[in-house]
Amino acid sequence: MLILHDPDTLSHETIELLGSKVIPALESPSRILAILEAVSKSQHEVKHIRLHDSSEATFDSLIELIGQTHDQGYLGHLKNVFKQWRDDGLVEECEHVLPECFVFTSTARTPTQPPKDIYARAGYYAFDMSSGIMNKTYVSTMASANLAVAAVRRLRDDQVNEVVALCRPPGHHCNGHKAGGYCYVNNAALSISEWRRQSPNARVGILDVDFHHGNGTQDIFYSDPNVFYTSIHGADEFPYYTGNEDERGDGDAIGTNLNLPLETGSSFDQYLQKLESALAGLLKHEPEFLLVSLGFDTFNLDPLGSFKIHTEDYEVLARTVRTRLPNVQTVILLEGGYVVEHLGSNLLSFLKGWEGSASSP
Ligand code: SP5
Ligand code: ZN
Repeated sequence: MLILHDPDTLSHETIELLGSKVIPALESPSRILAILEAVSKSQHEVKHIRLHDSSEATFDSLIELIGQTHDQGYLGHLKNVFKQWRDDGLVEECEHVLPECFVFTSTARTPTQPPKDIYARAGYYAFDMSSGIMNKTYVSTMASANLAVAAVRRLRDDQVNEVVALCRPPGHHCNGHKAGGYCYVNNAALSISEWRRQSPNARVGILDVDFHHGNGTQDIFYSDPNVFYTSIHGADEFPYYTGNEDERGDGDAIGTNLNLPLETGSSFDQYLQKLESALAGLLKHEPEFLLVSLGFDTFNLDPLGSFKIHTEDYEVLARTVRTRLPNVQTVILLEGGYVVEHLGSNLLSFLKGWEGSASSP
């Protein structure tokens, strides 16, 4: 399997508020290093890509692509807020921008403009406190986004059926307007925008198997009848306000959003029952392109998850997906998963199941 990595994804390293404690974010560079270590000892091919070293035209086309699904004011904030805070003496070079006050509902007024105060703006462009911004956040976010685009280019150029992108930061909680849940740019949306440059009317499927509901991805495609989004996630878990079964899409797109919340503490057998429903929905949509948002926070030891899923189960999960959707060109993007010591073996297990299934270019 071809696996893409950009060393600049390792530069972002921030803090979060978890429970009542401010701690180093669980979403850390060591996650990717652990995966690289494991895959380097396998037969998989790891290709290093450097957005940093590419031409201005490549960077401009990436920005243009991100702009299709992300707000310009938000992107400007991501790029500039750290320096602005720094210039105003609000943070030291080694510190982090974290929100103070979030947008809240009010009967009197819904804000449509970011607050003038740059300190307050951090809360306008985020929905939680696990999306700190430090001096390298923008560099890593762009490198991560570029991997999602590069994966699609590889699918087309190399005539392969699947590519894995080791995206970091992850993307599925970002809706194009706000950062949250360690996500700053929606990488899945970028892969899909890139696919659509050549096939504008393509039918696309998204299978989100991170432990958390991909509220951002759901939001971006909620009214898009060509994109079928389905997610299996912990019921009543983060991000708390989305992921219910009654969120089914909007307008022409009703029926193209399928949420499958699963009780906390569920076993892999229970998980597989939900997976069957997800796959039935995807098959009915007949996608020509499949995007898998792959999170390993479904792992039984994960501090942010609560499913009873083990390393060998990821092989079955991948085989089940690939057997039901053989030959559909697929990009697999890394989302969450926080037990660093098990990430490598969990990914290898997944890849074994995927590659052992029917699939030919
Ligand atoms: C990409 C991704 O996996 N983001 C997840 C971010 C979750 N951050 C907030 C977690 C709050 C956890 N609260 C305790 C739940 C223990 N079951
Ligand atoms: Zn997650």
